[in-house]
Amino acid sequence: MQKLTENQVTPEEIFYQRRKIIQELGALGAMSLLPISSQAESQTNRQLHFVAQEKNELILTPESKVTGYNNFYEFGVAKDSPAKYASSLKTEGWALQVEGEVDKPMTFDIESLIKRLPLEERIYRFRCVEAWSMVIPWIGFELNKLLALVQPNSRAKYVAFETLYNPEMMPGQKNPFFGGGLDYPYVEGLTIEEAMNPLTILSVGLYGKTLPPQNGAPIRLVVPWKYGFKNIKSIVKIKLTEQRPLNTWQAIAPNEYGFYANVNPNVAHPRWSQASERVIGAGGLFDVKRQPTLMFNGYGEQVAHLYKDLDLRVNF
Ligand SMILES: Nc1nc2c(c(=O)[nH]1)N[C@H]1C(S)=C(S)[C@@H](COP(=O)(O)O)O[C@H]1N2
Ligand SMILES: [Mo]
Repeated sequence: MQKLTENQVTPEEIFYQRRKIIQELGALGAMSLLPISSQAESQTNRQLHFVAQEKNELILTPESKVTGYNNFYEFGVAKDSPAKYASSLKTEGWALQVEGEVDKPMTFDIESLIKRLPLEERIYRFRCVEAWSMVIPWIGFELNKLLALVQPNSRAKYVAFETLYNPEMMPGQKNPFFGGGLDYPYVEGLTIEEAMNPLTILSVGLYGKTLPPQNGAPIRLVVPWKYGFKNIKSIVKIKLTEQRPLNTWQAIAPNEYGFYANVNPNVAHPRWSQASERVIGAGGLFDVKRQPTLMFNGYGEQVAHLYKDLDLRVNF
């Protein structure tokens, strides 16, 4: 398995240092993940910022932006709606069902899953199709580690994901106006090769704490080379399939949102350019710092081989 290099993630010493802290906390039991001792956290955060600036590397988006500027249409379409309303999401006793083309279908409860699979921190660029971006310190595990437990069979060509459907907890599912008129439950999909890639993680936390509900508690997908909408939140079901699954945004506007949704500065959205992005939380007047968008969001070395035979203009 390939090793993450410095410019994809973060300087290695820091990466492993934080990982060690997380493992130590993990050893105290699942609940100790929340929250990491504030002392350890501020210490490592300070080092992260320091090294990032010194080496001109990834600078973390402030936590208040990561948890305050969101897309989660089940809780409304405004960027501040999820932070306002997602506290109605109850995640105790959450079950994650993994089924379909696998030898060992299983249902996991999140706490025992966290104990079973060691957690690590991954600092990734995040690029929304709406042309804004962040850098987020996720906590999670590689999706391929979970798939290894259920053992995909030879017919498993795709991996389909589904968000919780519960209109009582999710007002956007009850009221189409509030929920942006999407078809719920929200669904997404990856090819099996994309799902197995070591960059693809299931995240259960960020900034050293369990995921806040607005970021997709208790478990969500993070695929850093793809547009944000692929990163489905609050997952209850993962199904391995032979046929390519539908994804919510492609279903609603197939000419605007594709299945692949790889970050690509050279293929414009029909209504706006994807060549650059607004950096959320970068400061400055009206928060309008822009930077060029990178092919595959900067992760081409790790994933470009997956698409060598594809015309990315057609398969957007
Ligand atoms: N269930 C669900 N998952 C979702 C969405 C959503 O509306 N519902 N929005 C997507 C979009 S468009 C983006 S940009 C990211 C935002 O993730 P964040 O709020 O944690 O930054 O979540 C994605 N996952
Ligand atoms: Mo998005």
